[in-house]
Amino acid sequence: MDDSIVAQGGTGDVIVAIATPVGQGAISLIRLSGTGALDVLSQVFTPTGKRRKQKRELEDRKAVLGHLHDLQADKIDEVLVTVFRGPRSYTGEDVAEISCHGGILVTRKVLEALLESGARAAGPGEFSQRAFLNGKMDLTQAEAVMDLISAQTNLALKAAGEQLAGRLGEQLMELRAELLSLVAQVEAYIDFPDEDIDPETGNLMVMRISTSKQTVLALLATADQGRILREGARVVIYGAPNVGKSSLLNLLLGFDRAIVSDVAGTTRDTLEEVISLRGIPLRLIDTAGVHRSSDKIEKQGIERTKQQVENADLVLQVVDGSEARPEVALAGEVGNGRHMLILNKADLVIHPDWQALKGVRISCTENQGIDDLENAIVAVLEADGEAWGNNLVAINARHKDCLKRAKVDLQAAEEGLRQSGGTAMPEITAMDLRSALDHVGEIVGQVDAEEVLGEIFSSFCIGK
Ligand SMILES: Nc1nc2c(ncn2[C@@H]2O[C@H](COP(=O)(O)OP(=O)(O)OP(=O)(O)O)[C@@H](O)[C@H]2O)c(=O)[nH]1
Ligand SMILES: [Mg+2]
Repeated sequence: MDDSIVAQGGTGDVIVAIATPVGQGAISLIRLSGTGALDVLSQVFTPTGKRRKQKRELEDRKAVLGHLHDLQADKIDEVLVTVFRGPRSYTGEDVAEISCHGGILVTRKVLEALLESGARAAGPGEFSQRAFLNGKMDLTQAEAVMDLISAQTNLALKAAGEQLAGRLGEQLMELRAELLSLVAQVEAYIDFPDEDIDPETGNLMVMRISTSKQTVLALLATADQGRILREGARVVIYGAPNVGKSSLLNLLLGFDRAIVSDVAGTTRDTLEEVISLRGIPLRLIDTAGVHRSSDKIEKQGIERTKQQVENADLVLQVVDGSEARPEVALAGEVGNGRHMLILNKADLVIHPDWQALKGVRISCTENQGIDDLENAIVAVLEADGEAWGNNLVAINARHKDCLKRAKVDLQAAEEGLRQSGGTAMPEITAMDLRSALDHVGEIVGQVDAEEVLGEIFSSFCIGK
């Protein structure tokens, strides 16, 4: 046995984790990665049959049947093992994947045997972190792995898939190359201390910087869609009691989640459910009806409604179209987000108070107008973005933060050159461009900041 592979510490050591969810299932997968992973494996795995003698030479990328045992040679389970020698593996290091029976105890014992033979338990996202550090993917791709795992709708999945394929990374690398070329050009002037940038070159640069800024702005414009795809749009159903808010929630959900009754004040607390509307994830929030109330509990419910409205991406204000207009404020008068008026109970006669008001007419009991409502919701959510599904990339909050800073730098570089008629001091332009370059580089992970990396990968699940 080779003792040299026993946990060496640092990034070269062998990590192990259960890659499948904890629970009973047909199969569990345990993954090992690192230089020496195959040695760790060989201490506790014996291939079946004639391979026994050649156990150290497991064929690459070929499933091998055998026994997993502990260091005392007590058999734990019959398993299938596949090895991926680096660099042709997920992490770029030697990787072994062990499929054992999916029992909680069996899985844990396999894990313990591997820990005993020298591996150490992986932290969250450590496999992907290694893949990134070994150049198998850039940071946007590593992030896309988690987006893909947590995607709840088709569009979210598609966007994550595109990012994983490297679309965003490619765009950013192009942008980076352009900025780098600009920096090089400007810095050439610094070598000649008495020379400012000449007007002709300066003006050309202004144009190039402006084009880069447009690229940054176009990416920034996908931030809202990116957030909604990752977290879901917060759509709050708001209105007076008894207008049919819970009926609408149930109808959009497709099952009776909320209690519906003709008693005003049925819903007292907020209720949240996620649905996919044409592939867009929506967090639908049903709320307590708003009116003047002296009931202590109801007042608390109404307070919660107000908080939800303040944080909404879209407020669906439901009114009872058959009744006179109540004193409740219209959604446009509350909250900061977008709003839409919905005249429910359109199966009854519409009251004159509502005739002149624009709103989507629906009937929850008769299931009328729901298609129109869904179309209207999609239209509102894409109001200042592109049509859903057209975007190949949609950035996340971290990307947005970096791009906003890059935008400020590019603006400064552009302004400086423009105002001086193209003859700005090269030192200052170079500084602005370098700073923009750093911020763009940070998105794909071309930074040394360990802190940034630690923060990103710690949000991953263990085993990824
Ligand atoms: N005629 C008619 N009745 C409806 C319609 N939608 C809901 N209702 C009825 O209106 C009543 C109130 O519905 P809910 O969905 O509980 O109303 P709500 O706005 O959630 O009420 P609170 O939770 O009390 O604020 C129930 O009796 C529903 O059956 C509709 O489109 N047409
Ligand atoms: Mg209700």
